[in-house]
Amino acid sequence: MADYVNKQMIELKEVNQENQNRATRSVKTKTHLSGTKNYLSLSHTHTHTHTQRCWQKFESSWYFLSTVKKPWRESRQDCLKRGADMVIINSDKEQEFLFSFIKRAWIGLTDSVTEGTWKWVDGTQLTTPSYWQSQQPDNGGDNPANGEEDCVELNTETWLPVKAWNDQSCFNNRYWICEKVV
Ligand SMILES: [Ca+2]
Ligand SMILES: [Ca+2]
Ligand SMILES: [Ca+2]
Repeated sequence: MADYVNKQMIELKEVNQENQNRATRSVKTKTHLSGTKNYLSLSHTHTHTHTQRCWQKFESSWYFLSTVKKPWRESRQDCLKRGADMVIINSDKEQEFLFSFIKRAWIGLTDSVTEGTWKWVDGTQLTTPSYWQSQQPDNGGDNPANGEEDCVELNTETWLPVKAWNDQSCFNNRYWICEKVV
């Protein structure tokens, strides 16, 4: 009888141990799952933010197109705050890609230091290639209402993607494009 009771006790202990193990496993699984969930929600936030901010990759750069319009100087400040700078256009391909946004937007070109000397935001002078609209730059032409025109917009209301730059008053509001070179 005593043996039988002992055997029962041992079996009961074993069952308890097994249940305890199961409980531990269950807690571990739960922790693991919640860890995965955190990771998933983090990466979801990341993707969401990325999409929201409109960064697009093309060739070896990332591009940001603004959703609001601002004067040139403020637009550039925004690019700098994003760890980028205003776009510098180096090739026909890049020009055509930016034109495909179909938004009249500022680019990183200005002659605000010396009239008629066009410089990119990195300080380099504009040589070829350049993509001026016909009869541009005109610094506002003869119309004093235009004021000085020292900043360059991509005028997507023209026909040819490679003839789309227009000098504009820097105080006008335009969309803008930032570039981050990879
Ligand atoms: Ca570029
Ligand atoms: Ca000018
Ligand atoms: Ca002009």
